[in-house]
This record gives sequence, C-alpha cells and structure tokens, in this order.
Amino acid sequence: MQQSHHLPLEGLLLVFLIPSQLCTICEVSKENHFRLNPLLNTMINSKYTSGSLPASVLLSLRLVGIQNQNLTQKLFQQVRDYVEKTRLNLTSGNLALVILAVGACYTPDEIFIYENHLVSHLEDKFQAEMENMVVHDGNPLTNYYQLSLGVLALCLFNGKYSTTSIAEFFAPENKNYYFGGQFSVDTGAMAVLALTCVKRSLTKGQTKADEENLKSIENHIQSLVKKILSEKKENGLIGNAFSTGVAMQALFVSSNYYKESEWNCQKTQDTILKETSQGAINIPPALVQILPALQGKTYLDVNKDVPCGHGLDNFSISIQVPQPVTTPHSPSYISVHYSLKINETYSTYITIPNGSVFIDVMKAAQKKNETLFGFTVKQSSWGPYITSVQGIKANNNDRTYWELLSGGKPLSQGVGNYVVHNGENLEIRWSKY
Ligand code: B12
Ligand SMILES: *[C@@H]1O[C@H](CO)[C@@H](O)[C@H](O)[C@H]1NC(C)=O
Ligand SMILES: *[C@@H]1O[C@H](CO)[C@@H](O)[C@H](O)[C@H]1NC(C)=O
Ligand SMILES: *[C@@H]1O[C@H](CO)[C@@H](O)[C@H](O)[C@H]1NC(C)=O
Ligand SMILES: *[C@@H]1O[C@H](CO)[C@@H](O)[C@H](O)[C@H]1NC(C)=O
Ligand SMILES: *[C@@H]1O[C@H](CO)[C@@H](O)[C@H](O)[C@H]1NC(C)=O
Ligand SMILES: *[C@@H]1O[C@H](CO)[C@@H](O)[C@H](O)[C@H]1NC(C)=O
Repeated sequence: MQQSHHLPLEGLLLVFLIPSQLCTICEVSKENHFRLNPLLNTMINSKYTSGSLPASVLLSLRLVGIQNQNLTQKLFQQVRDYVEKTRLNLTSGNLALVILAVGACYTPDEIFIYENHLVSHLEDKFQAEMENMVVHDGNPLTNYYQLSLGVLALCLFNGKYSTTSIAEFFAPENKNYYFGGQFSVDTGAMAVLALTCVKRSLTKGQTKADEENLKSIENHIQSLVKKILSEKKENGLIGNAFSTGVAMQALFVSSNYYKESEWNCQKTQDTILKETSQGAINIPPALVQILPALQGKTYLDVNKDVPCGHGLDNFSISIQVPQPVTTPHSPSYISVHYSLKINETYSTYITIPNGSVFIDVMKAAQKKNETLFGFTVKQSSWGPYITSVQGIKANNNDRTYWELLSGGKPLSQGVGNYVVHNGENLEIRWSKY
C-alpha cells in the first residue's frame, strides 16, 4: 500500500541479504529465447475473441518487457472496448485482470483505471462475492481463483479490503480450493500470489490484529505451497500443463516456504518448453501464465510505479496470418458412443469426421434429438463452456456443473479442444464439484 515508495530499496536489500531466494527462480537463458517463439506466436496471433483474454495477453507481454507499440495499442483498445461493451458488468476476476493489465508498469494507459473508477468497482464486486458466500452456504458468485485475482488487484492498486476476512476465508481447508475433493492447483497457486501480496503489505503496519492476521496468512501460504508441491508430476509439471504456469509463479514468490530440493524448477521449465514447442499447450489463457513464469516473472511484479522491463524488448514478433487448416478431400469417419447422465442415462452412437472435437459430437446428437441432447454454451477465454443440457443449468450457488468424461475419467480439456477417437465412450454428466 503506502509503502510502495520503499520497494526499490527493499528489493535491493533482498537481493543482497537473501541470495538463496533467487536460486529457485529459473529463467530461459538468452540463447534459448528463440524457444519462446511458438508460444508467443500462438498468444499473439490468437483472435482474442473472448472476454478478458486481450487483458491477460497484454499483462503477460508487459511483464516480460515486450513493448511492441502496435501490438500493445491494439490490445489496450480491445480492453477498452470490452469494458465499454459490457458496461463493467464483469465477474470479479475479469475486472481484476483488466486492472492488472492496464496498470502493469508505468504507462499512460493507467489513467483509464482512475477515469472509470475500476478499483472501487472491484471493491464492490469483491464485497458481493463475500455476501454471496454468507447467503449460499460458503459458495462465492464465481470461484476462489477469481477471488484471488480480486485480492491481488486490490492489494497492488491500493484498493480497500479486510485483511481479517481474507485471513479467515482463505484458510487452506476452505472447500472452495477443491473440486470434487481434488485440490485445484490453479486456485491454490493464484491464492498464494494474492496472499503473498497481502503479507508483504502487512509486514509494515503492525497493530495487534495485523500481527495475528499476518501469522495466519503465513500459515495459509505454507500449507498451500505444500499442497501445490504434492501435485508435482514425474515430468516436472505441477497439476497439469494448464496449471503449471501459475504454479511456477506461486513457487517463485514463496521460496522461503520450501526447500530447494523440493522443486526442480529447471525440469519443470524444460518440460513446459518441450510441450509448448510441440504445440501440446496451445491454449492462450494457459500460455499467458507460462510466458512470465519462463522469464522468472510473476503477477506480483505488476508495479504501477515502475516502468516496464526491457527483458524481451528485442524479440522479433511476427504477426502471422493464421494458416487455413488443410482438410482432406474425402475425410474418413469415426464412430463414438455418447451418453448423457442426469439421473437416468441417455445414449446414442454418433458418426463424425475423424479429427472432430467433443462439441461436434454434441451437435450431432442434438441434431438427432433436440429434446434429449439440446445444450447451451457460453464463450470463455478457454473456449466454449457447457452451461446447460436438456434445459438443466449449471449453478455456482449449488456447485453444480456439466462434467466431461471419457471412458469414465474426467477430461482435462473442454468441448472445443478435446479431439475424439474412434470407439471412444464419451459422457457428459450432471455433477457437483
Ligand atoms: C473454477 C473452475 C471451474 C469451475 C467453473 C464454475 C465456477 N464455480 O466458476 C468448475 C469446477 C465447474 C469447472 C469445470 C470444468 N473445468 Co474448470 N477451471 C476452473 C478454474 C480453476 C478457474 C476458472 C476461472 O474463473 N478463471 C478466471 C476467469 C477470469 O476467466 P474466465 O475465462 O472468465 O473463467 C470462466 C471459464 O474459465 C469457465 N471455465 C471453467 N472451467 C472451464 C473449462 C473449460 C474447458 C472452459 C471452456 C471454460 C471453463 O468458468 C469461469 C467462470 O465462468 C480454471 C483454472 C484457470 N486457470 O482458469 C479451471 C480450468 C479452466 N478448468 C478446466 C477443465 C478441464 C474443466 C472441465 C472441462 C473439467 C471436466 N472434465 O468436466 C469442466 C468444464 C466442462 C464444461 N461444462 O464445459 C481446465 C481447462 C484446460 C483446458 N485445456 O481447456 C482448467 C484450466 C483447469 C486445469 N488446469 O486443468 N472449472
Ligand atoms: C505499426 O503499424 C504501422 C501501420 O499499421 C506500420 O506501418 C508500422 O511499420 C508498424 N510498426 C511496427 C514496429 O511494426
Ligand atoms: C449482467 O450480465 C448478466 C449475464 O452476463 C445478466 O444476467 C445481468 O442481467 C446483467 N446485469 C446488468 C445490471 O446488466
Ligand atoms: C537490443 O538491441 C540493441 C541494438 O541491436 C542492443 O544495443 C541492445 O543491447 C539489445 N537489448 C537487449 C536487451 O538485448
Ligand atoms: C434426480 O433424482 C433425485 C431423487 O429422485 C431428485 O431429487 C432430483 O431432482 C433429480 N435430479 C434431476 C436433475 O432430475
Ligand atoms: C484418424 O486420423 C488419425 C490422424 O489424424 C489417424 O492416425 C487415424 O488412424 C485415423 N482414424 C481413422 C479411423 O481413420
Ligand atoms: C427424442 O427422444 C424422446 C425420448 O426418448 C422421444 O420421445 C422423442 O420422440 C424423440 N424425438 C425425436 C425427434 O426422435
């Protein structure tokens, strides 16, 4: 908060006093910058069609010091349009991303935040999330990932929030960190970033209550970091490929809560670089978190009072025309089994061109029988999200959603990205998280 003037000095002291803090941060070396090319190109050349994605891309580029004027101006314009078109009827997390992106480093764009009172709007939205939790059995309007983004933006941009409430709501045993009993790495990692920001702002204040809050926030960070590390896979990924970017960021800012031997950052980095260059991680909202992580940067480096870095300033960015997908003249067809499970199960066989994705199967089933298989989607930055099937709507207040499965196992991709296979057993199931 007010102490932001002291940050540069504090930063220097940290560098000299606690060198071990820096060892765990691994950055892609200069000679290897070319390996970031596929990642950057996918990010930059995506059509940014949906929601806050332009904001996330802008934030990511600014954090790594890419200041291509044409590109940042275009992105900033898209963010403005988004804010105007939606008249700020945004979810808390989306508004937080706008604030972080526009305010990252000292830029003239920052005035946009103040002209539109974005921070006080975020305070209201955060309040509404809390109130919803009180009324609806502890369930926020959105989720804890977005509440964490909200706390982070309020903390970095001098917004008002109650540290006592945060210390209470963000306890690691809170059910909102879990989906179907499984710890959500993305959620825990974003919470670590938010709590770390709050922690840093508290080490100054120091009333008796602050001291209590500080202690409990430090405990929360410690247990969340432990849970994140326990989701580390053999190949170095943390959770899955889509959560690893934000998990790396969380581990960068919390290195005094684990031993150096507990995380091999280099291994995680190698796997991520390999997977992005093979095109295995080609979804822009995942890449926007990975890019800063590969440069040793985190969302906590968003500093409105310091100019943008120059890290990748010389990076050559080619704005490509997306290549048309070459479709074979006579596509081969595959057949899959599709079932819809509510209380009863409704099933059908669907024949579709090889290479189709899950949503193509759903559309074909819908065509067969609209009453049984009719569904609706909402566009999100990750692609189409299934909001209802047979008229039954997902509802955050009840923690209900439409779950995607294959062979009885939950998928880690959405209906717009998951490519289906011949003979596969696909299912969409009315579930609780
Ligand atoms: C919270 C959450 C959920 C909640 C959403 C409801 C709620 N209470 O908000 C629940 C538990 C229901 C859920 C469901 C699913 N999720 Co989810 N979810 C998240 C999480 C942790 C945060 C989303 C968020 O608010 N982001 C921030 C805001 C600002 O961005 P947003 O785009 O506006 O957010 C909306 C969308 O993200 C949407 N959403 C949530 N999950 C998914 C998944 C897909 C594929 C799509 C298109 C949209 C979507 O819900 C958000 C609120 O409206 C993300 C992690 C992340 N990094 O985002 C994973 C994440 C997006 N989910 C993921 C997956 C795989 C799913 C499921 C497909 C799982 C399954 N097997 O069924 C389903 C979606 C099925 C469907 N109906 O289409 C993956 C997507 C990976 C990918 N390659 O696309 C992520 C990245 C987690 C991960 N690391 O694997 N999810
Ligand atoms: C920016 O865009 C203008 C016109 O669209 C173009 O002439 C110029 O070369 C571009 N500059 C860079 C650095 O790409
Ligand atoms: C905000 O948007 C939601 C759906 O996105 C809509 O249901 C609601 O009526 C909107 N509220 C206002 C005040 O426009
Ligand atoms: C960028 O390029 C200029 C000129 O080619 C060079 O002087 C400068 O050192 C480079 N900066 C970085 C960060 O590589
Ligand atoms: C499923 O069955 C239960 C118990 O019979 C019922 O309460 C519930 O409403 C049903 N759910 C749906 C979505 O039909
Ligand atoms: C579908 O296409 C993939 C490659 O795109 C191929 O390996 C597979 O054999 C094809 N399957 C059928 C049934 O044609
Ligand atoms: C759709 O399925 C329902 C229930 O099985 C059936 O009554 C109806 O006739 C079907 N409609 C079509 C167009 O096949």
